[in-house]
Amino acid sequence: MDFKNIEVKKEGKIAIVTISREKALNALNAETVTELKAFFHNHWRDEDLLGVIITGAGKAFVAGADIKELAECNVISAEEKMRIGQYLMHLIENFPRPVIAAVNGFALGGGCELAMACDIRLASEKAKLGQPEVNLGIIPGYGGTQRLARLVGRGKAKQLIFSGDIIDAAEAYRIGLVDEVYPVEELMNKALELANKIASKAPIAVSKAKECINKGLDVNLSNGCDFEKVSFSTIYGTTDCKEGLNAFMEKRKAEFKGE
Ligand code: DAK
Repeated sequence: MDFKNIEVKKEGKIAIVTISREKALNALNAETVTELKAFFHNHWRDEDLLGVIITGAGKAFVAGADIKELAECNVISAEEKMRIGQYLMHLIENFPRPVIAAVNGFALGGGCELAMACDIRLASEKAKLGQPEVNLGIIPGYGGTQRLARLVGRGKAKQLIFSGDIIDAAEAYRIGLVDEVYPVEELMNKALELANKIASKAPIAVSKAKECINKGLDVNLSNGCDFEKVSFSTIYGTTDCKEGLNAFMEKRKAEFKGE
């Protein structure tokens, strides 16, 4: 599939996906959502891919769902739009490789929701984040009410969503909405550095750890630990597990193969 609204560049085993609709501050229109979905579908089983970085072209990460399209929705099409958008967030959240959001600028509404569906959020000092949907008479529709509360707690999530306030990177870091903040010019290098560091670890272990953390947050501690137990024993069947343990005993660097 040829993409019109996203650019995909491969740096070694890491894919950098840049949302490139600069004229609309990278707002997520239906076509962009479809292209992002296609990217994650196409690479679901790509063994040559060990991480994804999502960023935005120009001064925005993503300024939200496309308001011009939202204005044309009726009850039926809004639900359809929501289902497709939420499915994209679900795809990203459950993608077997780590997905890092490099939040370079505005991450508002659907843009903040996209960042929250990623595993880790790195922001530039210029990033601005928020869920300003109430200004438009709507609420977050791509999982924002759920993921924001899980990330920053219910009080802060309510404060942000009810007020529509847009916060800067320092405040987003303070409340745990982003995980690191870097000068603008360092953001992409830092994101690649982190993605490559993760890529040097045992890929199945990283993937299973992601699954355990995600699943565990939706169930009670005991069920989460049960899931971890099963995943742990599954990993014992991998070549990489033997390699990692042997390499330590032999005082050498492990060479992981992803099997
Ligand atoms: N959608 C469409 N176009 C957008 C846009 C957006 N979200 N954000 C910006 N643009 C466009 C502007 O209209 C403008 O286009 P032209 O007028 O030049 O044609 C261009 O991008 C540049 O924007 P500005 O001229 O406004 O740039 P500034 O630097 O002055 O301001 C800004 C930047 C980010 C503060 C401002 O653009 C802004 O306030 N944008 C809207 C931010 C926003 O409210 N985002 C949340 C959108 S609502 C649902 C699914 C999902 C959602 C809800 C329901 N269901 C399916 C039911 C999610 C909703 C949202 O995300």
